[in-house]
Amino acid sequence: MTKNRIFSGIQPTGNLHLGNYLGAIRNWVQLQHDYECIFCIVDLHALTLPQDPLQLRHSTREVTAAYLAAGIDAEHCIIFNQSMVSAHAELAWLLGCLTPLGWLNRMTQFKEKAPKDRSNAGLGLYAYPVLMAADILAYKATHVPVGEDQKQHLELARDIAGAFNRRYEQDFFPLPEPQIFGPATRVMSLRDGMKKMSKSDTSDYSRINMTDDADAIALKIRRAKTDPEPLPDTLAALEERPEADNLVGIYAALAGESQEAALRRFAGQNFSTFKDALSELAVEVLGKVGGEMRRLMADPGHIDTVLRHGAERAAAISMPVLRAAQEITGLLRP
Ligand code: AQP
Repeated sequence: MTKNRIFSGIQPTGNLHLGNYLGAIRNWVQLQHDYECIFCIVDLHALTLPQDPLQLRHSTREVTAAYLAAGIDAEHCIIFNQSMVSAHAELAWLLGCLTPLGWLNRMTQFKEKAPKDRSNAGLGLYAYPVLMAADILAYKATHVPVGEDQKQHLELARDIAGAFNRRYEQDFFPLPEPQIFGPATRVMSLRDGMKKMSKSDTSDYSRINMTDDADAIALKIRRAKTDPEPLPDTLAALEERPEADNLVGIYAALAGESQEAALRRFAGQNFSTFKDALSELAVEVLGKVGGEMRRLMADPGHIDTVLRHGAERAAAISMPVLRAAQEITGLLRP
């Protein structure tokens, strides 16, 4: 088994945003030099909520383009879409048979995403964390970089790995470690500092998309919810103002500095000055990535080749793990 292998992914569910970039993709670009990395576009997870088929294919290519545009090297790392490798769904069944309902009932993401009338929620949405465990364990990944929002699912993946190892009395799956980095582990909506920035938010002004141009970025930051007070000079005072805290956190993450250092620059200044500086920085960082994404999206054939090649390499790792798990489980493969 490889000592340090990373698995992580993003759902192709619409507009990739600054949270996905700062909380996930940008960290992966750094990690690719130190780990064996597998980066997935988790299209089966996307199906846990209704998707338009054409849009799903488009988004799958767009997430791939984002990985490449941000600087993930497709020769060095493995980039592929989940549905191309059957080990994910097959292993999810084996693991689902070991997962008590009580564990799934604790998952807050299900509670947030399921309709009010729970009897109308899909089985897939409920079982999402089991598929996520399969994604990780099919590669015996040791590390999983995620944003704060995915931490609970990762803890469940560790529990499921432990349940398998105990049931069959062997140390088959390593327990994957979460990796949560930097000041942008939870980027919040620009319209509501208590809600995370999300692809599925219906308000366009709630998020900065990775493909937004300079004008759109500047407009959204100008319209971002703030309060009339100037920026405070202590972190404790900032924490009491969620929207201001979020914007300073975004600045810090974009600038690659601590929240404290970012606050020192702007303490006592009004929001219009701060927002101008934030826009300029966001355009500088995202502008390049967004432009490269648009260039890559103009050649879907190239993106599909990357994904096919990645899927072959992913299957070469995960199918033998699945076969071994089937063998341990007692499934006959005559
Ligand atoms: N707001 C965020 N701040 C920091 N990190 C974030 N991530 C997502 N939102 C933020 C990180 O991005 C990776 C991919 O997330 P995902 O696509 O699997 O699903 P999600 O967490 O449910 O993300 P979204 O954007 O909110 O999508 P929808 O609207 O489809 O649910 C993960 O590492 C996540 O932590």
